[in-house]
Amino acid sequence: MANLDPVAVQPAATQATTQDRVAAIRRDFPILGRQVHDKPLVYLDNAATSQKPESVLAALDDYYRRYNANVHRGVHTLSEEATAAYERARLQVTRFIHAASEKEVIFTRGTTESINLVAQSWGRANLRPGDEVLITEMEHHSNIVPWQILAEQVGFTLRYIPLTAEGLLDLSHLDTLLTERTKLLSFVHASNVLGTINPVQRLVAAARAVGAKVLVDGAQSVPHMPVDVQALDVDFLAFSSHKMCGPTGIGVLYGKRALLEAMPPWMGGGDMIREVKLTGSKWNTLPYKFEAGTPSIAEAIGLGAAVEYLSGIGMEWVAAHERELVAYAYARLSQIEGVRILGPGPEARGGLVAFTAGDIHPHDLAAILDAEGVAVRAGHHCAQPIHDRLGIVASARASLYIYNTPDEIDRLAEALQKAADIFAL
Ligand code: C6P
Repeated sequence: MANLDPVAVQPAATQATTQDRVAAIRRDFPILGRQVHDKPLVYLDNAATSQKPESVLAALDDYYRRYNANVHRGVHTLSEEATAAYERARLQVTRFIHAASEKEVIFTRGTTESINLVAQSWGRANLRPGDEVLITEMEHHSNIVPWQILAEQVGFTLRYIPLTAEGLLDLSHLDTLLTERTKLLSFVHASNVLGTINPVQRLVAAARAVGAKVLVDGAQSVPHMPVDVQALDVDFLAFSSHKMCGPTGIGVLYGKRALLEAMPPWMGGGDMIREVKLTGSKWNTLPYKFEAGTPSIAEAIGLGAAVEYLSGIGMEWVAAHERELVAYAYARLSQIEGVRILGPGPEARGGLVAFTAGDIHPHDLAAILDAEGVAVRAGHHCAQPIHDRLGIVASARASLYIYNTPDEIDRLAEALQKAADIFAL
């Protein structure tokens, strides 16, 4: 007899819709049709970089074929068209993160450059000996090293929020770490190793209580969930295009307008000035003050196409799809003898799973998976302090995106089981 229980019927119906949607999304990504070692590619290295849909490839191609020219410089038609497309991309990004103004959206080369910009401009202007910058033990190197470099130059103290055994931020002593001395709290929204999603609103409220500014590293969150800079009330947000269907070589620094207005330029050169005399120069208005030199024009246009593509899918759907997939991946990998998953349970994580398997070196593991057509990353993922904290040197990592399917998780689990069998775990 048919099961008429509405609770049981509902997920099956939703599943069918999800499957159709994912199948349609997959058709947008030509690379997903390729074979690796005579097997259909299973691409699970999305936290390193995502694949690109036809609309982004077409936007890049169209720019170079039809209106390649420099921006903000020429009065000829091609330059006007290129400038319009470049500035349209800025508006598209402004809408995507719900910034109050396009003047708050600065194009950089990516998350790394965005954080370095804040360190070298805001940091140099505002940090003094005796001040503190508070970051966390789960940061990517790009949110540790710029602060270490600046601390050496300026003489402030860099402090770290520790981790719990589970891989969450240990906020039990936050009031002793975050004090009147703290001028900046800078933390990763979603960890690229543990998968942990950090409580932005709680941390922002705590920072506001002591008058500290807040920088959020959104490299692994903006591509995967709705991020609204006004709702979160962050001062700065950094992210990269290439992890969210866009090209490499472009990313964003969002900053609150009043802060950006008060900050000195970081790099000097063309486009960032209003007037240059041999005796001194005057700076351009926002956002150009922070965009010295010819920008990555095609890449910005490609990023605009990427955020339009993601908006068309809907970021709520993206987050829900990844939540489902990561829960399945967590459950499947947990069943394999010798596999240790790093970080919290699926309810507290974004769409990635880093793991070790017995004492198999993660590079060997990734090579075995590659032979099965499954692409994962192996190494310390530019986050050595987390690995130190966990007492390991490296891990393997499967990271998910909009086009991944439960069948692909099965392929990963089967390949991993094969590796476990070879090494007799
Ligand atoms: N993480 C990974 O495989 P760039 O390289 O500037 O686009 O992004 C740097 C960065 C900053 N923060 C976080 C949380 C990140 O994950 C990354 C990039 C990639 O995990 C490459 S190391």
